[in-house]
Amino acid sequence: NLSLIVKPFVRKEDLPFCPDKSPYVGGPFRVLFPSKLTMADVEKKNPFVTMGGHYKPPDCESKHRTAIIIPHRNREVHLKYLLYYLHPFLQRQQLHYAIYIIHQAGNYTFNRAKLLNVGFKEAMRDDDWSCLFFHDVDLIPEDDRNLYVCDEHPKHASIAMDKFGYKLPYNSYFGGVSALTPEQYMKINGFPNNYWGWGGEDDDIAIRVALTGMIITRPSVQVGRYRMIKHEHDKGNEENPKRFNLLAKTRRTWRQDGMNTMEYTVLSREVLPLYTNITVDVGTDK
Ligand code: UD2
Ligand code: MN
Repeated sequence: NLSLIVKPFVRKEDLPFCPDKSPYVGGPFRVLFPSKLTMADVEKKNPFVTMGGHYKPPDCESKHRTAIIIPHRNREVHLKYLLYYLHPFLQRQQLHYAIYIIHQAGNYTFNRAKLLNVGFKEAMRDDDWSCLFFHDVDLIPEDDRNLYVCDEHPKHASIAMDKFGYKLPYNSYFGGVSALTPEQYMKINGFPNNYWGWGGEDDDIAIRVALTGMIITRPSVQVGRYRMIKHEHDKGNEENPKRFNLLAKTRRTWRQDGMNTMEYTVLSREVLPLYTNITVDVGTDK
């Protein structure tokens, strides 16, 4: 019987689109940090995630292809909790997604925005993503209705965080978790490469968005809620004293600093059970 043989191969094409509203999306959920949780536990709880941290709904074709880009160094405990919550959260939204960790090699001053540029490039090399989520490793969403899909304009998702009393700290704030389509990302020439250390890079991105005639969209404060895992300032990510000078010049520099000028070296690409780990040499501030 030929149909028996052919069926498994045609099944994929036959899948209907997923519904506009996933039936698995609930509302708020409680975020706790169980101290005994291990990465092996997280793997066991996510049997449908395939190597490299990829997932597609088994029974329908998602309309959304979202890549999660996470800048990282020396925050393994945060990463474990983030994956523990994020994988099931994204699956409940019936997304086609993958998680990329962009790990800065060495001990030189951290560069969050440049790592995100690297993540964009490396993720787009992997698949035809329709939306990219740029995501701090220590931020856990607390509501299912915070959909990890892109909007017509760049989106700021982490609008209400516990560390700011669940309020936006200031109007143009763009830090934490943000989402852009590849077209929106290229329109602003990506993110700046020259912010070394803590601070400023998120405001630079917000300026780029405004300069290119776009606006920032946001979920409601009920939905865009996050817990930030408590932490100290990291060694190697000291406050960047140059950030005010840089921000004053963004209007003149954004076209000469971004995706079109980025240089980096990928040192390794590890396809792990829950994520793809890309270790990169982003250079130094000369
Ligand atoms: C705020 C913003 C963040 C960024 C930063 C200024 C929030 C919730 N987030 O974060 O988006 O704009 O200010 O640069 O307000 N990281 C590492 N290892 C390091 C240092 C940083 O993995 O050694 C990564 C990690 O993903 C972390 C992110 O960079 O979540 C931001 O660094 P942070 O958490 O130390 O800074 P924070 O919480 O003030
Ligand atoms: Mn943080």
